[in-house]
Amino acid sequence: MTALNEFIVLFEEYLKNTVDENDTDVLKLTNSMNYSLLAGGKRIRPFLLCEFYKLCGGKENVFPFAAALEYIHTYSLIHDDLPCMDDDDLRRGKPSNHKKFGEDIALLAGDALLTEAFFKAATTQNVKSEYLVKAIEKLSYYAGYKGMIAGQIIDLSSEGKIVSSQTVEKLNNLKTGALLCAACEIGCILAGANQETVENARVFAKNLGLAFQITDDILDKTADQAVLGKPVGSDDKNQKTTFLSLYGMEYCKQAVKDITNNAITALENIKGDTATLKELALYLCDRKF
Ligand code: GRG
Repeated sequence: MTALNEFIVLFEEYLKNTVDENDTDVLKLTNSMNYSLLAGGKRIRPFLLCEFYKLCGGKENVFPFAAALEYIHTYSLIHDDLPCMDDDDLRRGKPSNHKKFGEDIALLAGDALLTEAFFKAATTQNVKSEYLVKAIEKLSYYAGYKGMIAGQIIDLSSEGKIVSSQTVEKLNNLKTGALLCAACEIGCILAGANQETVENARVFAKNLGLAFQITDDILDKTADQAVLGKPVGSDDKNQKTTFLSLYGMEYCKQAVKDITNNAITALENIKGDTATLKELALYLCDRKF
C-alpha cells in the first residue's frame, strides 16, 4: 500500500535516531531496545495515529507521539515472546529479543521502551498541552490493566481451556484492539477533534482490531513462516481458543470481510477524506504477514 510504504520510509528515518546509543555503560540495553524497535514491522499504529491527526486537521509533526505508541507495541512484543509468556523464538523475521540478548536484558528493554514512551508522548512539540494531557490519558488507559494488559492476562488464563466466544472477543478487543483504539483516538484528540469524531474513530479501530486479529489467527494456520516473520502454529502449540478454532476457516474469512465493512461504515460518519484509511482497512484484511 503506497501511502503506508511512504509513511514507513519517513517514520523509520525518524525512529532510528530516537534511542541514542551514546552511553557505553548502558549499550547492551539500548542495543536491545533498538534491535526490536528497528526490526521492521508494519507500523500500523503510528500510521493510524498520523492519518487520524491529519484527517482532523492537524498540521504539526506528531511523530514523537506516534513513536510512543510504537515503543509500547514493541515492548509488548518483547515481553510476549519471553519464556514466561508465549515463549517464541522468532519475531519480525529475526530471533526474538531474549534469544539475542538474554531474558534479563529483554525484560529491561521492554521496561525501558514502555517508560520512554511516556517521555516521547509528553514531549511532543507544538500541540496544545490540554490535548496532550488527554492523549496521554488515553495512551495509559489503553496500554494498561484495563486495556492491553487485561487482554494478556485473559489470554494467559485461557490457555489450555475451551473458552466462550464472548471471552475470545473480549480478549481480542483488549489485546489487539486497545492499542489500535489508542492510535485512532489519540490522532483525533491531538488535533482537537470533537467527541463524536473520537467515538467514530473508536468504532473504526475496534472493528479494525477484530478483523486484524481474526486475520492473524488465519495466518497462524496458513501462512509461510518466512513471510510471516514469526512462528506459525503457535495458537495450537499454546492451546489457545481462537475465532478460528471456534468457527472454522470459511466463517472466519467471511467475518473478516464483514467486520472490515463495519469499520469502513464508521469512517463514513467522519467528515473529510477517509480514502487512505479505507484503503488501509481493506489492505489489512487481505494481508499475508
Ligand atoms: C504486556 C506482555 C504484554 C503483552 C501485551 C499485545 C500483547 C499483549 C502481546 C503481543 C502479541 C500479540 C500476538 C498481540 C496481538 C496483537 C498483534 C496481532 C500484534 C502483532 O501486531 P502487528 O502484526 O506486528 O502489527 P508488527 O510486527 O507488524 O508490528
